[in-house]
Amino acid sequence: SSGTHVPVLVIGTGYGGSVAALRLAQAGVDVHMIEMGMAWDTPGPDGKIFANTTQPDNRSYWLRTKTKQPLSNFLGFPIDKAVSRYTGILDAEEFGGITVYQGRGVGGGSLVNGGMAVTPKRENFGAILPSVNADEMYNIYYPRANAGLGVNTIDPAWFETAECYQYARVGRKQAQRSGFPFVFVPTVYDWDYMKQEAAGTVPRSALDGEILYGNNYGKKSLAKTYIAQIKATGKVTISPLHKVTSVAPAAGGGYTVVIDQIDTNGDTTATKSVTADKVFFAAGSVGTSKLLVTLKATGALPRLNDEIGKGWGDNGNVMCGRANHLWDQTGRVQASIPTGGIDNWANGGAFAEVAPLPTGIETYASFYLTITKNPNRAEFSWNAATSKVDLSWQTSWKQPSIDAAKTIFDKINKAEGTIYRTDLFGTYKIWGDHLTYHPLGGAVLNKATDNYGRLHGYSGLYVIDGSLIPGNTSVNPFVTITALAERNIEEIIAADL
Ligand code: FAE
Repeated sequence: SSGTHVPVLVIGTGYGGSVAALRLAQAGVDVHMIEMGMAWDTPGPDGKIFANTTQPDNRSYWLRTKTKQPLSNFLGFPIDKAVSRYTGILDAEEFGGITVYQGRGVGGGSLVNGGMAVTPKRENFGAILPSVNADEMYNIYYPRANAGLGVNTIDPAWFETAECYQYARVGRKQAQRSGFPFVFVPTVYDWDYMKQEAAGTVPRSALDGEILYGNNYGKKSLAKTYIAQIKATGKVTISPLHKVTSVAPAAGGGYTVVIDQIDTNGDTTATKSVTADKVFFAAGSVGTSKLLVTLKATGALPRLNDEIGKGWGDNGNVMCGRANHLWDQTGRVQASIPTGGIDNWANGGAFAEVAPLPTGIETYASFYLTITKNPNRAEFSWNAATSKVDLSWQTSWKQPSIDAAKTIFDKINKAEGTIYRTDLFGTYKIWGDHLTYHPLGGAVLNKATDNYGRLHGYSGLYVIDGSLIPGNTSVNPFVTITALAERNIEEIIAADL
């Protein structure tokens, strides 16, 4: 409530925020977490907490009246549909040159993501976080993050026979026939649960196309891992449907944090102000960058340095589909959790997830989300005319990603005698080059902050999320975000408390 004083306030409940809150609570500190999205702990009228990909409803999108599905078309026809405005789970946030998809709610991106939990190859780490000691990361913090997240790998024998991974086996066969290594990708899905889904003994979750709009059973989102541990400490308060709008130095020391309470229509119902000795920005790459850029420009935190808002990248995300021959069916039932990728990072700067198209029908298509070595970096800036934060990314900046992805798929198409699908992102459009799932950067480690996430200019202010990472992780990012947060919070607890 208004006027309260808290030792530590954490903005956001995704990976970075959850690691910070758990480790601080375990060190004996009382923590208050503020989350703009909903709690996602109560079933809707259909008895389920989350909606299905094939039937999006108001729960699916953050304050939209029409869905904005990443695959916008099928057989060229637009598939988006009207929904009622609601504080739903997936935010398709539109900037000038890119749509950035993000999770909204307690658990952040862990609510909506594909659960692929990948540790980068050690040889690539120097390019990902150049100021961080790789030995410490690979010996201590990556293992700690993997354990905390419950990362595990599919039973390879089951993979060979499961109907729901026919699409991945087709992806593997075609990759290998073109000379590319196919690697299993670890995940946070409960594989025993998926086996039971396939056997028909439990409610279907991955096998019912649950991804993007939440997963009702088998995926270990943060709610089942870090946040379950946070709740068990009894030292953390979580306030959903509360949005931080300002952080500024308080007269008697510490910081005044201004928070809007919102209803499920997104309207502000109350404005509160609390003081905190320490504040952790964990609102995600976009959320943290927008807050810091705004607070610097509008005079609340003028001493933040000129690196604020810079170094933003899209992790080189680009999507595409390929049309398969009739004898290479990918299957009617496709597990929504991808479990393999095509690794051409060293030679072509591309790592392609063999992704599902969980439509419930045979599509004769293979679908891929490729992570590429795209060198372009954008900047967030304050726009005084609109009182909003802009992002300088241009759609044409995806060309290096398309070129990198083509090092894989042009070769596969040639070897297989197949073609790209042109009907998934519009009419006659091959590349999904308008979006990212993996925003990274905006408050880069050792630039906007010191080498542990302490913001320059203000003691007691920290960044501890994906905005610390300068634009690319070479693989899916949440394990790296979690491991870096584990590293940084250990140092902060030891040195700053
Ligand atoms: P994040 O998880 O985004 O959490 C930030 C939280 O802060 C959110 O809950 C926000 O609602 C909240 N917030 C923002 N602003 C405010 C404010 N002003 N006041 C209060 N709260 C606020 O940040 N990554 C993988 O590694 N593997 C995958 O398979 C994968 N698949 C993905 C699929 C989709 C569709 C999407 C969207 C993402 C996927 N990602 C995946 C990316 C991953 O989820 C993302 O990198 C992390 O969630 C980022 O973690 P952070 O802690 O930085």
